[in-house]
Amino acid sequence: MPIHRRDFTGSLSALAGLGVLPNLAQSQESGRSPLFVATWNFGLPACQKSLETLQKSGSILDAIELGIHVAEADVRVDSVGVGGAPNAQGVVQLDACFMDGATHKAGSVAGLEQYPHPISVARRVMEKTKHVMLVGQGAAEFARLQGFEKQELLTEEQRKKWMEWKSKQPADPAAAPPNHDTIALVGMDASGHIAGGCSTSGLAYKLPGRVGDSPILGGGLYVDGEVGAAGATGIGENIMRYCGSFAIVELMRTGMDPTSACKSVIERIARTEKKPPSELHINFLAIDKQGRWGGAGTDAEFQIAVVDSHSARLESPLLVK
Ligand code: SD4
Repeated sequence: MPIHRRDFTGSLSALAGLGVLPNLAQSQESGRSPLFVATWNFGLPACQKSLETLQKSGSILDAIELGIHVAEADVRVDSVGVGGAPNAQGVVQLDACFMDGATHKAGSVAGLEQYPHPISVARRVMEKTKHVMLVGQGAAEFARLQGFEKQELLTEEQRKKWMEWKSKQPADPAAAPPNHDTIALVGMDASGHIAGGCSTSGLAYKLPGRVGDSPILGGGLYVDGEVGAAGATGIGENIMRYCGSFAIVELMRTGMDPTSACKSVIERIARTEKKPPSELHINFLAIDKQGRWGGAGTDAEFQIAVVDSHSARLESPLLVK
């Protein structure tokens, strides 16, 4: 049975050092330890895998990729990889991007069908091609040629939910938007090498071919080796029109701390949209080169996972009202 993010914490309670701290108003320092930060509570086992991978391989790029694999492979995470929500035609189309702060290289895939680890395909686009982004059939063909294994991504549970949704169309336009969760995971090793990745099945029941913010560099993720990294989750349309993650990194470049930068971008978006933040469903996290991390969001249930060599925990970032 899929576990929605709100129900996920219980299944994580066995993890050492897990704690949920209320309303984090300030960005926190982690010191000069490796640091991994990810969206939502399912980001916690992902970040732990990242730390473990870094300790074994010494590669921050492997750490980001294999950390995100954890969420992509978990059928209980109903918005990423296998078990992700399908589009309006019942097809799971995945989006992901990967970025290395040291080289400013990046790779991205959108609308990828039948491959369970879009983050790995995105990294391969970065490492094996002259391009940055591949979409749809071209992305799938590239994944095949690179030797990735195909897999059916639509679970029976998701198929049933989709059928139910379909039977109620046309939907009440005033109804709550479908669930929206994505993993954005950013990290830094002890030498200050920063990288990040973002992976999602996108908004449930999206129009076929719809691409959200998650695979868009500067939208759902941005990494700059001189400054830091930021990632996003929420309604992509409200993030990508403002280059949300890019805007956060640019504010941090001016010296702003991660939480203040996330908050400032949300406030800017709310001002321009002339809407209360609570109607936007946009949530951000960020780390900076000094080893500070932070986040802010408009959804009260938004959590971020923070893992360094001293602790692994969930935090409730600043709620922007
Ligand atoms: C999207 N931003 O496709 C993604 C969905 C999401 O948290 O984040 N959900 O718009």
